[in-house]
Amino acid sequence: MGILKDTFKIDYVKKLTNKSGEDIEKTSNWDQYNALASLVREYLTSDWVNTNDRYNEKKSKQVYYFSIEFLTGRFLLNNLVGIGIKNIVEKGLKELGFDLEEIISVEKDQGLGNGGLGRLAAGFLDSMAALSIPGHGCGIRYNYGLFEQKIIDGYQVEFPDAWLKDRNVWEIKKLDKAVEVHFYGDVRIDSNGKYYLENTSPVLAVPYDTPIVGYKNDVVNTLRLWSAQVINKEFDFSKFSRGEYMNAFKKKYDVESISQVLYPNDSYDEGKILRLKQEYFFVSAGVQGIIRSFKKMGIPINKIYDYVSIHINDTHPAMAIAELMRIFIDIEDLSWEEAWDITLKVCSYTNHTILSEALECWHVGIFKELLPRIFMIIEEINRRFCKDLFDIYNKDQNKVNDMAIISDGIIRMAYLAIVGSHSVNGVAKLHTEILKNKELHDFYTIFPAKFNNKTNGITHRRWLLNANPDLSNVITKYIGDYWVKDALNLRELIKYIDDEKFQDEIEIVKQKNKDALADYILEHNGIKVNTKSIFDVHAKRLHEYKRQTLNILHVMFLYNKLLKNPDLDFVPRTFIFAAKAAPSYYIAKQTIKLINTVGDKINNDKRIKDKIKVVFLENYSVSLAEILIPATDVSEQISTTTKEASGTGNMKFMMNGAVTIATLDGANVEIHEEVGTDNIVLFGLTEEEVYELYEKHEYNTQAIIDEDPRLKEVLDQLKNGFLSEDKELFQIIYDSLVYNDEYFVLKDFDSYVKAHERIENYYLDRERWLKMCIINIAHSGVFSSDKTILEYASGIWEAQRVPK
Ligand code: F58
Repeated sequence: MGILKDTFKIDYVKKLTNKSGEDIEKTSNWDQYNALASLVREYLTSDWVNTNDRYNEKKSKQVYYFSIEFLTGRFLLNNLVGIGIKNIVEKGLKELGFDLEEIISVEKDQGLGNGGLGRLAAGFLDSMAALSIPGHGCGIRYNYGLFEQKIIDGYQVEFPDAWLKDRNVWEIKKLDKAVEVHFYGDVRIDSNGKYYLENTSPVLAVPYDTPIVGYKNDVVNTLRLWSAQVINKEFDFSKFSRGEYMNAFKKKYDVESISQVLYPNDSYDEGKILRLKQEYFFVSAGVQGIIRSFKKMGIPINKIYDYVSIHINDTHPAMAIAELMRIFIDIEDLSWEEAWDITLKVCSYTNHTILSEALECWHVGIFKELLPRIFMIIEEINRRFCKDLFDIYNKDQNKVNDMAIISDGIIRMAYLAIVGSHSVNGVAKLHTEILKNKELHDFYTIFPAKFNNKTNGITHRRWLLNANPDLSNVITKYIGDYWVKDALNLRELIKYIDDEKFQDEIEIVKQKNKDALADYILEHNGIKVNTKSIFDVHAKRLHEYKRQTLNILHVMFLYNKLLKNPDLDFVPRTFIFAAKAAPSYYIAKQTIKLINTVGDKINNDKRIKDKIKVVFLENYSVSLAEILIPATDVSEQISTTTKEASGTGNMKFMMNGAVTIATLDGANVEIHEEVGTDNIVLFGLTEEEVYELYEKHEYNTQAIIDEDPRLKEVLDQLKNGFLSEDKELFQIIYDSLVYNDEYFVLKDFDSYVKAHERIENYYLDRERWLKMCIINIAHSGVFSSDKTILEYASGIWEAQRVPK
């Protein structure tokens, strides 16, 4: 949209005065943010309405991305840039005496996700809007997002993330679009043989819509998040009158608990009935809402697949398959066969992990009680599927049991998702190959056409254009701004790889970002870091397979080396960690304590003359990533090969000119293909070697330790009082490495040390380093989520772009 600066200034002053009830000079930062965000929401509303009208008029196919997590972060900057008024607003505010950057920083992150999966969902919404694809999100409006992490005495302590405390300016509550979701009850059959439920506990699902703004294309899609409310009776007045205050509100609390808190876990929460409620809650509400708006078009329900695609992001929304079947059969009177045929065409599923602990399963007992009709439908899907398997596998009952959706009293949600979808995709080439050839090989054998790869991506608008404005300006100065519309154009930068001026400018920008991060570290951690040191960053969820332990052991080794020889010629390093651990994941939390303990020791040891610093940044979030990533020299992507499905942090760092130290895991494989061996620092076991180690059962950690005194020394230091008087403190980490090194930390240690030596050498050669950075930026365009989304749209959803 276009707006004149003076018009904006008038609008803003009026809004700020109205909202705050104060003279503008007396307003708080929050008032200023509230007024600006409200104004931007108003500005974009006509595009939002028009976009929906256009989709309706054209009867365009709509994609609904169902996800239990959307980790969107802040909206204000994105929306200002998206509607094309950032510069005008920035200037106007300045003239009024306000600073846009300051105002932007007031917004609370919408942190409704744990990590990569939730962030991917948010990025996909951004890309769908930018590409004019009619695609919307469907999820849960948690009152509390992922916990706020504080580091106290080196330990992670969790606090509630009350992100809704000060009004959420972006959302609109749509009470008229509320639907009922039914739990429990008895399944009955009427005289026509139709199933229905009686005696259920209904819950009201109320949608809140958030605009998802495209990029200068007048498109605004919708993220619809559902909130749980009691139906009718808010509380029991008679109980209240009798003084039973807690009891009077019990029902309200029980119902509202469904959308109260995001589960802070990165594997599935076994047996948690509330989680199962959350899943059915948003799936049922979402599916009902979709069918209701579809029916308004007056098209027969058995043609719905031409107009609607439902994407199942991991298994949490897999019940969408059964819910569609329920509605088609019980309400719309379709036959089982017809309903099944349509459901398959509508649904598609993405797998995000091969970790067995993350593969969602439910006990039949609790499932059946909570969702009796849905259970019946899954049972019937399973019965029919098993019958087919029985024929395919010549009555081999073991094979049938292996692949059954329900087996041994357990429902396997991934199998339901595969059987009930027309497409099953992995999130990076290697991951998809592992699914096809190993983890889901049996399913691949019978449904080869369903399996496909869609390598993840990131939105280059948030992660480069907005998070790193100085780098963006340099890029645009050399190659124009075509890269913003199509990130593949970043390749043009290669032309300037030998241009010294360009190299200088890249270096200056990186230094500026590093200086800013150093300020942040000083302010938040009280640590003064050397801004000329290598900023080596390991930022992601804390998990054993992501191997933060390998990193910190290597830091300890470098420290030992310096203690032995303080005058060693050594490129100074700042090792920066940022990671949240699941609150119940003890060893992960001890790893945070270990990193902080090592940090305290090293940072305060005068003998090593500040050559190493270790920093743990608390509360890793989208906003912190936006500061951290542009300032990174070395990106740590060091998961045990085969374990990281894709990774997306790896792509963000690359796009901001960091050099990756990596195992050949997940999308690192494709980053390697893009930049070539000279521009990524690889180490560690290959896929084949990992599988061989698992299969042969010959992995001997003691032999590795015996052969490597450096490793022996750091392992001993975990428990000999070197780090802490409490010698037991890190025993669990020691034991996991020495006696049960499931993630091959010790095996990869030597190769990791050597990889870091190579990094040091490359960094010393300034020109070589800058060329590596440039090559990484230039080749990062293939990892734009725009490319990924276009592949989903054509290969899975058959959705068209609907530009204005
Ligand atoms: C992540 N999974 C993968 N799960 O680990 C990562 O490799 C991939 O890049 C990313 O998905 C996107 O495809 C992930 O983040 C979760 O956080 C789940 C949350 C809910 C419970 C199960 C894990």
